Amino acid sequence: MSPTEPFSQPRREAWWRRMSRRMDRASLSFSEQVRDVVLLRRDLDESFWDDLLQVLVGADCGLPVAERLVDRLRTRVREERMTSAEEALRALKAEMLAVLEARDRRLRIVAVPTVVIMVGVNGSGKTTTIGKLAHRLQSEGRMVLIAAADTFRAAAIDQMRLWADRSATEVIAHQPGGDPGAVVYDALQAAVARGIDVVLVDTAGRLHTKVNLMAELIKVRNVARRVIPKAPHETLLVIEAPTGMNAIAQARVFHEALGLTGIVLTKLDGTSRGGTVLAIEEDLGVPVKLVGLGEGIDDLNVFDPRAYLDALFAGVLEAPGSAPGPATPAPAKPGAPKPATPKSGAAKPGSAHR
Ligand SMILES: Nc1nc2c(ncn2[C@@H]2O[C@H](COP(=O)(O)OP(=O)(O)OP(=O)(O)O)[C@@H](O)[C@H]2O)c(=O)[nH]1
Ligand SMILES: [Mg+2]
Repeated sequence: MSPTEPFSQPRREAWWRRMSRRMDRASLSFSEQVRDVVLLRRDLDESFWDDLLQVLVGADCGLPVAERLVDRLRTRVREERMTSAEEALRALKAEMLAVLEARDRRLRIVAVPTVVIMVGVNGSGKTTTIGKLAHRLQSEGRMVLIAAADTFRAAAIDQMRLWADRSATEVIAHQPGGDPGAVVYDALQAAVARGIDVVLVDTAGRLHTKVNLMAELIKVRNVARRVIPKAPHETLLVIEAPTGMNAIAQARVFHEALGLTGIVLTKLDGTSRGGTVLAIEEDLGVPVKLVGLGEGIDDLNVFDPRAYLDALFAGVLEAPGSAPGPATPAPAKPGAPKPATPKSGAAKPGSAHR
């Protein structure tokens, strides 16, 4: 496998099925609305376009994206003389795919070591994502080191270690309350000395409104640059998909402070807001690179636009070439057991907001 393209074999077919299952809430919500509002209508008249716009806004695509999609679609429908809602819907999916496929989503794992800093608000999924990513990179044959630079929460280092143990990844940590910059400095020096491929830096959750905490992140980044001038090679903002459009304001602040190179969208398995990806990318111009679809160690993948749209449209349009494809997604099983994780998936009690 090329060293520059981790996750280069996403096994689309298998992943699509999985994504389709995991995104059942988004898919159900989207397809029900589309069916009720759009497909039941015969004519592609003004009210059809108004309703379609509303469905897209309701799915958290954001008004500017929704308007642009509908505008483009109207032109296409006129030019290609489409007459049925289903044709229009297929064209919509194709338009969305064109928008999503225009972005380069590859993780930049080029330098040795490559430094990846994970940032985001409290509880968004940074530590979990690092655990999953370490597992994935190690299983692709890369040597990974984790810098436990969340020194704010006493339990954070142990949580990171539990995840790291699952893929036998080494963790560099100091005492709780210590200087996160010092942890990163030590980790990067160790990484250079040992020829580590990727250093994953876990940071403390922080509200984007706390100026001093944002300054702390800038300091961590500057410390990293003292050891490796081109670091960090990736600064990934972890966003919970269920946050929807509210995530955009926080993302902007992180982007202005740090210059994000990518977004990790977590908890895509538990949201009806399927369009958030489009809205975030449009607003920030930063690609969604990874998605979290559950709490297990394998529940992380590259963001694959085609699989995502197939999942989103699963209830209304058959995915092309997906013979047994779930035209109707399997309903969620409320009592289904979850895979065991070091943190058992419960909402974090007393997770301190800084
Ligand atoms: N369903 C689901 N849960 C997730 C996903 N990613 C993370 N979680 C859960 O979200 C919770 C918070 O995850 P953490 O990784 O601790 O979040 P964090 O950003 O490190 O939190 P702080 O360190 O407090 O800022 C945990 O219960 C995770 O199991 C996901 O993709 N899907
Ligand atoms: Mg954490």
